[in-house]
Amino acid sequence: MSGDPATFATLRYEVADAIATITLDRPEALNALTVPMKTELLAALGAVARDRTVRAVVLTGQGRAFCAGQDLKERLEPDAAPLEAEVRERYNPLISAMRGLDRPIVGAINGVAAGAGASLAFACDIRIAAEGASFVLAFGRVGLVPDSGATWFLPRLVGPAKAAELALLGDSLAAADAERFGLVARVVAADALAAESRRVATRLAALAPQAIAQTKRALQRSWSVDLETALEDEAYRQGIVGATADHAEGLAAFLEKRPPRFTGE
Ligand code: T3D
Repeated sequence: MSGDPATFATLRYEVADAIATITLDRPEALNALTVPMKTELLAALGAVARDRTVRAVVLTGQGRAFCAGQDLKERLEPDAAPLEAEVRERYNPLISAMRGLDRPIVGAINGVAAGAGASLAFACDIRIAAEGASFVLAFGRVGLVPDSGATWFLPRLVGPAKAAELALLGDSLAAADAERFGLVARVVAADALAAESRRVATRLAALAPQAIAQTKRALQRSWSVDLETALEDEAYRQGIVGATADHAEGLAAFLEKRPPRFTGE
């Protein structure tokens, strides 16, 4: 298995109009995560990181599921890695890569997102769900704890009380309820999901890349610091983006009453 997107077998990686679309592609197993898929997903995120023409990412699933989490059949294979090692060495790097990526990720949640599949959805910057999509913290059903960041993201996204209920009981949360709890930005008809996700990614791709990257980092950092530190962090980042050509272009475009043309400089 190589890290070349052209050779991926478990997902599709397509770049067009400054948007990279990553489609988990094992629909017969509801896009459950195998070692090859985790390896290829990490490689796909690496490909985005290297390709400065990509300004936004869409992550979605092929077929009726977004992702059913760890492939439980693979886990039963005799040579399966010990759980702790699998989480440390294959799941955690995926979540770190998604959060560390300086481009925004739009999760196009086309169907059920279960176990670590839900965690992947939580690690996206913006989630848009199809009407039939759902989130299931299925870990407990197989005697495991929520992983891949689920215990970190969920309380921050929906609040501690709902997070505890979802994580402990493992009940399915329908898309409409996910929207009500703030877990997804919006819910759209299934046949509108791809276009709507692309529309959001296109808007993100047209914004100033450095400002978008710094905004993503600042929002992430705000979750673990006090207000004084966040204020200082904002001032620091404003200093960085304030010196960019894109900031000057934004000001000029405002004064000239025209749309800005951001280059990333
Ligand atoms: O390495 C480690 O183990 C550590 C990391 C763990 C992280 C985790 O993700 S643990 C949690 C793993 N995921 C699950 O427990 C979810 C298991 N799946 C389900 O609960 C259900 O399939 C769903 C709620 C996602 C969807 O239900 P439904 O009724 O719509 O579909 P289904 O009939 O259950 O599944 C359809 C097919 O997909 C079926 O295959 P078959 O029988 O038609 O050949 C089913 O076996 C397969 N499938 C679904 N989920 C998985 C899976 N195959 C392998 N692994 C799966 N996770």
